[in-house]
Amino acid sequence: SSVKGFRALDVNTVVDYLAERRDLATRVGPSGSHASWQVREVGDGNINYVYIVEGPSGGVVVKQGLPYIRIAHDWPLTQERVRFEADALREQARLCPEHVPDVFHFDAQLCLIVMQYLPPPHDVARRALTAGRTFPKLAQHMATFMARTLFGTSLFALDAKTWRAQLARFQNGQICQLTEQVIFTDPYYSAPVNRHTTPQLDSLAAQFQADVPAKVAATALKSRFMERQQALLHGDLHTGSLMCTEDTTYVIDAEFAFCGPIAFDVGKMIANLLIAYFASFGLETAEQPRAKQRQWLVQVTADMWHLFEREFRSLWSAAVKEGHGGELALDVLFGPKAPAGTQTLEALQDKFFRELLRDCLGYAGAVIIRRILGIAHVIDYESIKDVDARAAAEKVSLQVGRSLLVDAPAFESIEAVIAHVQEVQ
Ligand code: ADP
Ligand code: SR1
Ligand code: MG
Ligand code: MG
Ligand code: MG
Repeated sequence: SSVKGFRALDVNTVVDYLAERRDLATRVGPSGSHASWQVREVGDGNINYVYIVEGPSGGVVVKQGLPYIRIAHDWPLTQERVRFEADALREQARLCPEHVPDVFHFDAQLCLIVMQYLPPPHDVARRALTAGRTFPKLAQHMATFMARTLFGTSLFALDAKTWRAQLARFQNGQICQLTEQVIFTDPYYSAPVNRHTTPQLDSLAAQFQADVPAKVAATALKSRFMERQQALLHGDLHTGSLMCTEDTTYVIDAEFAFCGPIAFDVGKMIANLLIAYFASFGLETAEQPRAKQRQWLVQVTADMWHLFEREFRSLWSAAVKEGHGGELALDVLFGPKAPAGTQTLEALQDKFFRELLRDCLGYAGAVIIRRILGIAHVIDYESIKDVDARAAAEKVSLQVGRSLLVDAPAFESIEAVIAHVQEVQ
């Protein structure tokens, strides 16, 4: 059931809603101009409705959450997700303003957010990658976004009391339950919502349902997802949640935010870049070959990881050395004046990133698999018109996804992953 007093807006009522609120209306146009405003519903995600409203003074975006999901109206979903999104966007904007849209307004009754409009040439990264594009600053921008938001909400930056308050504030249980189901459970049994390219992938889908090591690995990742409250995650950090130009990158769609394992956000990003890589084989044509884009996609995956590690490590070291670290970065234990402090810090960091890469790769494997065998598919593969070519790209993806899922510790570096990807495809 919906929130009390809730009503779903449409292209007409969204204008009235904004026109009645002076501080919002003036972003779009002067008083009395609203009859001339242009509105379109542009939601292309799985869950919500998104309106762009433009007028003589500019544009805003209105995102509204209904009591069910957009792609399956018989699937109820808490509208509280909209508050989690507003709170998470504000927190991410505090830590990394250049990569997060501003939230202008949150309405708890109508379950909507009014936020900064990211106009063309901004495009959704997944859409642009599917069209063959590249973004020269993506690796650096995503490394910065992840390092600042994940470090800044972890116990390396926060004292225990603040961290516990954050945990209490982001209890996004129903949304987490959705992820637990669609990523870590459904692809490994005959869940009614699953679908795959048929008949080409029938036997592979059946194999996954009888794959003991894959089920064990997916369950271990699910356990960490549910139990490890390491930092405030974006929670749905894929290429469909990025809006980019050549020079800018914005991270949108934070409704899945919760306190979980850092590796889930980073692993999802890695997975989605690899998905674009695998799909490119099925999308290329004689007129538009994609070898250069593929080279960029693997480079960006490696660069993003290394830049992320560098930035996270430097935030951590600075916090310790300057004495403003959180509960797990105390200068009295790990600072330059503590006996063996600097050595201890470096050893801790080396261990942290070794384990983090392993967990990221496991999550990346699970995320690749879910996009082919689970409910929520992606345009990267779905845009491949020839069904056999699509199945071929999906089969290779499943092979690599499974290697990452069940054998993550075998990959000692991101370069080892890239070498494996290029060897298989
Ligand atoms: P969902 O939660 O349903 O996935 P998203 O937040 O991902 O919704 O938004 C769906 C689409 O709406 C995006 O893919 C993008 O095309 C558009 N959109 C969302 N936010 C903005 C924005 N701030 N500026 C411009 N377009 C946006
Ligand atoms: C019903 S699954 C919908 C999916 O879309 C969201 O963007 C998340 O990725 C979720 O898993
Ligand atoms: Mg989305
Ligand atoms: Mg900003
Ligand atoms: Mg969403």
